[in-house]
Amino acid sequence: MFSDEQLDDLKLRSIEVLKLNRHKKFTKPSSKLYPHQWNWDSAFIAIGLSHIDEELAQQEILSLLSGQWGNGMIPHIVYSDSSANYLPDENFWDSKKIKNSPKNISTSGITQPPVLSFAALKVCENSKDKNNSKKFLKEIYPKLISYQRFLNEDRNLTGDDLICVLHPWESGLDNSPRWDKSLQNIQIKNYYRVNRVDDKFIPKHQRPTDKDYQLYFFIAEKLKEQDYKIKDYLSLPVVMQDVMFNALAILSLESLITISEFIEEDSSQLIYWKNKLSNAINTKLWDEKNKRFYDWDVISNRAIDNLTLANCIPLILNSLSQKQIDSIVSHLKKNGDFWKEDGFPLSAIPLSSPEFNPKNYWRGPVWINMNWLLIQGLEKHGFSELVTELSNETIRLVLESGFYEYFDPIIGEGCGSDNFSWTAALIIDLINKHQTK
Ligand code: 9WN
Repeated sequence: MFSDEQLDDLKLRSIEVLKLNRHKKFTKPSSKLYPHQWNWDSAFIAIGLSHIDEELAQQEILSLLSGQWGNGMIPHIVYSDSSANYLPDENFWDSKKIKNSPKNISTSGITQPPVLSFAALKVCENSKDKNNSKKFLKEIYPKLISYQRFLNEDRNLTGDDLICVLHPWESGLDNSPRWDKSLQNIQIKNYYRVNRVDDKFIPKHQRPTDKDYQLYFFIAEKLKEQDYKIKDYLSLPVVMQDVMFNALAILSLESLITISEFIEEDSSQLIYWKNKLSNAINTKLWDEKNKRFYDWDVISNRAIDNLTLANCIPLILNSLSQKQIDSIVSHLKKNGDFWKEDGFPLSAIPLSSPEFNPKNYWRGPVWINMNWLLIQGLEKHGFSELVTELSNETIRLVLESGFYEYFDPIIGEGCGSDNFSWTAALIIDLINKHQTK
């Protein structure tokens, strides 16, 4: 399908994108639109960097951890440059005022999907110097555990062991239709007008709406009123048991258990959290009748019925039944919900759903990190043909369209920011796999 020259060239160009976005000791998601450090972006970026330069990969992780709060929370944004043009800016969150937050650096007050521990394990697996990576893992291990504690305990708000997400930004899939019904009921009458800067860089029809932005700021204000430490979760505008977020937290626990064996640490607490969370996701978020995973809206106490690609992310877990695996895979195959025969896989929501919009952010386009996560899941469960097909199609898309943030799944056109870091980083990982086969 591709020549070696094509792949070598694409890899070199990916490395150039990461170099372009490098800033101090981390990599910006993109230099204009996202001029700070983001949580799950840096996890994906570290995986790509680990194939090129292990030290840079480790720095990426350490830089993100420098923003960690005393309660273990790793923020979704670590601000790096107060003159950068991004909203909300650091003054909005006012993080330095919060007890136990870092005082030398500004951060947001919310987190993002927990991919970091999995990334730390991948960086170590790709390392040529196992002594060095062991030393690195020993150094960061207590911080990763403290983050996990924050997720499994502080964010177990309802007491049923599932982790709660409190803001669409925390889900990483900001304007996904899975949030629509829950956001619909929020009253923001007379609320201030939000000035946005994102639409100065990207055409408005590819981004969230003004109403979405008002809601995002409003919800964040409500969290700030409680100093981001939740005393009364039922008073919050939105609380979601997000199945992708919870699956990634189990993946983190699986990764931490492997790390703990490697660095000879006791893993009993991790196993305890993992069993509890796995049990909860398999009971409350799995529906046996419809054979699929759901998200749960805690405020209205009901399952959210939108099927999105995020509901397939549990495929990344070890402990799934054959029935669960087969049902997820049936959605992912060509001519399934997310892949039209002559189009580009995988769209963020089903191509047939009423909300589908091929160019609007998390409401239709293909995202390379989602494809990459699902490729890991397919590989884990032995679907090698589909792994090859999806990996090739993902590489082809970037080869033909460029290093965009997301892509129209019908015509393949790049959307959002160009020179986007996780697109470049994960393409490096896919090319490496392709070349070592
Ligand atoms: C808000 C950086 C981030 C990603 C998110 C993506 C987008 C931010 C924004 O960009 O969100 O966090 O300003 O739109 O939705 O997944 O981490 O790339």
